[in-house]
Amino acid sequence: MDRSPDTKLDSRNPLSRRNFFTTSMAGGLALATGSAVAAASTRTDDMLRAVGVTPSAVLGGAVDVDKLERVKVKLVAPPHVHAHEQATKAAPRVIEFRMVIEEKKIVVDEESGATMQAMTFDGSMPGPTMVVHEGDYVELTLVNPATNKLEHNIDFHAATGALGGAGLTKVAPGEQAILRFKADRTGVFIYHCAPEGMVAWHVVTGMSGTLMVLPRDGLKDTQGKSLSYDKVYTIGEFDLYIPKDENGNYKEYDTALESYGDTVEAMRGLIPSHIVFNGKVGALMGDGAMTAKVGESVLFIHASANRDTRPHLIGGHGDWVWETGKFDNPPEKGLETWFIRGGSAGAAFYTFKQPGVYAYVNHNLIEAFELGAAGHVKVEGKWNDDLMKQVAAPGPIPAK
Ligand SMILES: [Cu+2]
Repeated sequence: MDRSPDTKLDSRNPLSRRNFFTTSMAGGLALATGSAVAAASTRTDDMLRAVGVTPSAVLGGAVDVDKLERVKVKLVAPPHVHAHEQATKAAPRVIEFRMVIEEKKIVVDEESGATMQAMTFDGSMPGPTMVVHEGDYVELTLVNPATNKLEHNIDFHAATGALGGAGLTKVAPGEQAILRFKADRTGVFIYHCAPEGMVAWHVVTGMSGTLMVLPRDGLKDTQGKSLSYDKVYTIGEFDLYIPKDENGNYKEYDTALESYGDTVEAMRGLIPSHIVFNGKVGALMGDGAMTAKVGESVLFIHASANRDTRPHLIGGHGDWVWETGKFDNPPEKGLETWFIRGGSAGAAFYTFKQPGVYAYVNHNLIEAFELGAAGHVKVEGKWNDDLMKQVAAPGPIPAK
């Protein structure tokens, strides 16, 4: 029988976090009875029919998940994304992922030497981007090795039920859990750690990432024309709150737990010490820069689990932008800057037309250039004079 505590709660009253926590703490995870599930789904079906929708069209009907094909995907560290089909002819599958939580000290800024006792999914900030197609099942094994000190879990914004999975994946050091959910809507979605009472701290200390659920027939523009990308990069923006000592120097800690009190105090001031892409000032510059060639189309996934941001590609644009990141909505065309709400991910599709080094920034320029939220895209190719030409190089102003 499925463990479905949320179904039981939903049948009593609208989802109540407090209620959920009380239930799960008092008696472990409640088991919904078969009849409770049936009653709940009959009610949902009636509601759908009342608005003229065939329930199976929305819910996909009953699927025997055990009979579906299974695919194991090996995740890769951002900004890269594991190989995937953009459009697929395959029937819905179970896509298996495995992530190991790693608590570790990282250098946030080489220049100032600021460090942080980070908590990470799979060792990277953000955690790896996972890609599936609508109707597939995401099956994640979440591992919390005994070498860690803290309990963690995972809340998938793409998932339905049980706090996005956080209620079913609480793993203490030395434990692992397996969560499966149906990817029933398309888009790029945040996932993040959400341990009771410590959610904000775990999120601003590294624990978030992105799941991309592609439409089975791939991305489309507003005319229904396929948009196929040559490359995809994933950018995770983090606001960090690294405590300083009385002399204004960044403090160092031996463990994440040791940093907790000072960090929460800094967090409550709501003034980040750093705002960075992918865990570190300059992570996406130099050897870490993103690359492309003139004529290539790149999909930039930009996620921010906590704070609002506004990506901008200096010298380029967003040809097609799903600002809210949800592919069932038409993309916006030809944007200069786009807005990513804290707690969401967006996606921008751009075909490069000129070579050069493009700065990809948060266009709150203080956050970009003073606090760290900037990266580079190095683009090779032939310059197009028609698009831009230096008619006269800088020189003295001629006398009249
Ligand atoms: Cu955590």
